[in-house]
Amino acid sequence: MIKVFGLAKTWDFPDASPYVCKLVMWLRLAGLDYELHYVPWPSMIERAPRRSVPWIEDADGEIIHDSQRIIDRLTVKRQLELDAHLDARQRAQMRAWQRLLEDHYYWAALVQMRWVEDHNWEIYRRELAAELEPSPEVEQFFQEIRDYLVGEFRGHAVGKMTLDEVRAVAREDLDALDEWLGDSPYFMGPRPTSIDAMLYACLLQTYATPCTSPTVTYARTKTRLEAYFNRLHAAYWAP
Ligand SMILES: N[C@@H](CCC(=O)N[C@@H](CS)C(=O)NCC(=O)O)C(=O)O
Repeated sequence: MIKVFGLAKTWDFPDASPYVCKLVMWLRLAGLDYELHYVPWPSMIERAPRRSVPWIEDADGEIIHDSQRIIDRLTVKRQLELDAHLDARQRAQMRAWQRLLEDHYYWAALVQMRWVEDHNWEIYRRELAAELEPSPEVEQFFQEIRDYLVGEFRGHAVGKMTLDEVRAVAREDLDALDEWLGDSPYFMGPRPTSIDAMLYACLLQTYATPCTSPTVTYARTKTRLEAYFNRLHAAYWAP
């Protein structure tokens, strides 16, 4: 059995981290069994091989960190066929979409919304702290995490833009994703591939939180993307 290490369950998601949601969705797409173990802050920072989630311990004891390295390694190790029908050009396209989702949309839409915007941070913080007894220490702890994440956001190119600019580039990402998807059942065509995992995770964290923002409102106008998300959700996460 593959042990996946994440941070914490929030709302109805497998994990607060989109990268953990991506990995567990990919494991489902690939048909691999897994167990999800939560290692909340601050112990995550001490235990995680690269101070971030997810990481895994494979059945043979191999430890692998970073969602994409895990996927690439397991694909080779288990000789998985999920992406086998794609040609080299399609694989290159998939890599570019992965980078857009992880290195751009994640910051411009998800981090901006829940860590930077005060009213959404309040909702997110309450969810993250749901299991904890309220205390000044807990408050201080979450304030420190927020300061850290907002610092990371400001260090990213997107975090140096004005709020209007950040929202504009998030809308551009959604436009591009929606245009590429078109009316296809999956992002790369008629069959699921690895990229559906990260797109699913990003849309999950866009459409399915109680957070409100102009980016979410705009995402709701992308009815093909939302229908795609609902299809995947029903197919892979229905009880
Ligand atoms: N490239 C990494 C990114 C993982 C990542 O940024 N995880 C976040 C949670 S969403 C994290 O653990 N952050 C902790 C930190 O930055 O210290 C992956 O795909 O696994």
